[in-house]
Amino acid sequence: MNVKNNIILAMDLMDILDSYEVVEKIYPYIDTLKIGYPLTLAEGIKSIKFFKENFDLKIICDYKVADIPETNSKIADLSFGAGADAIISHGFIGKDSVEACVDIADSYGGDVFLLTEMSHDGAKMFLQQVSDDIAKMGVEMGIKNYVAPSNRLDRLSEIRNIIGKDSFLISPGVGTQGGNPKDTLKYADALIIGRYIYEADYPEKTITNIIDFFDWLVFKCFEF
Ligand code: FNU
Repeated sequence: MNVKNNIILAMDLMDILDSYEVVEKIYPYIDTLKIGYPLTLAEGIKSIKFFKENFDLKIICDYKVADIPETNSKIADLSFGAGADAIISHGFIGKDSVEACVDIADSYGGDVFLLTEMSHDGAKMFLQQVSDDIAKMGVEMGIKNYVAPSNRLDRLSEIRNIIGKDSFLISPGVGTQGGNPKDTLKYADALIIGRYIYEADYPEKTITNIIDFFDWLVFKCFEF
């Protein structure tokens, strides 16, 4: 997947028109949008179609799919059927359940991003202990797209080592969760940024500052 300016907007506002307003402001700078449960549960799966019809955007569905294979197939089928270009699947669920997502994605020509480790503190309790193994499983399965945290660079770099330089790695936790755009891009191919942009008073200025500087220290000085 190519991501314009290496930035994926995480749209977790829960009102479709509020979301539209933000996307419209920064549309010249992005071509990839991530939507998850907040917007989908608030406004429905038609949110995917809404963005596809109004903008030329790739949509990643962040449903962190984590069920038995049969249920994962249904979730993936609904997502791709609604227009998604990619879905994020948890990795801890194991090979058969991830494979169910991959099979459906393949049938649509879509992508699966394998979630290895998460960015919140609680991820250290359980997930971190198996995240290397999740990444190794993904490599064995031939998966090319991964998710790993920007606010734990040691972990991000280790996941990059495991998945290899040719895999595509996207990284949440930039900005509000403390991750630094420039450092993150040493290991990741694209940044996932949500609140730092959609809650900004001037989202367009915020995103252009990120693009222009990609440097957290400078970036902070220009915070709006
Ligand atoms: P922002 N997200 C995350 N950490 O934050 N998908 C993960 O480990 C992960 C994610 C999502 O903090 C989160 O749900 F796997 O406002 C949200 O949609 O920049 C976005 O990434 C981060 O949002």
